[in-house]
Amino acid sequence: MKKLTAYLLTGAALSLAVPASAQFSKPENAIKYRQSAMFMMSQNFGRVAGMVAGRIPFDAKVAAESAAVAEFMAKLPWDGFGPGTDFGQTKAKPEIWTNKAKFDDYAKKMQNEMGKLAAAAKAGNLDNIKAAVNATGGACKSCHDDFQEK
Ligand code: ASC
Repeated sequence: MKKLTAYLLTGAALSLAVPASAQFSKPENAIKYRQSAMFMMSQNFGRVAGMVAGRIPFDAKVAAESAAVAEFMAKLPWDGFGPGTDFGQTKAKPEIWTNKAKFDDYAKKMQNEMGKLAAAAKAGNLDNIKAAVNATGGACKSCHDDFQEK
């Protein structure tokens, strides 16, 4: 019973956090949605990356909060890559739609690394945060190399 309650609560919490499959009234909105999520993620990830690079003074609380936001934002862009959203104001390469499995795999890897970054930032060890920033940045980059127009 306890298990079932936990399961249902988790399900409810997740469905509040991220729609199972976001719907968009027009393709432009899907594009804007995924770009907005990427932007919010990059602002928050970039803040933590700036701290480990010494460009921004290290503040453990800000790092933990920023990484937590980045982790959350990392869940969001993918619903915005639905069919018919491969045109217009976008640097998304057509390969996203022709090689979706590979794209989805990159997306999962990035979310996984971002989760580890959020955990490291919460724990507050700068060396561990740095390693996680590098792994996460690498995951961002490898996907952009394959699937984002220059
Ligand atoms: C960022 C950002 C990206 C990635 C990438 C990592 O902060 O906006 O696109 O990190 O530069 O290599």
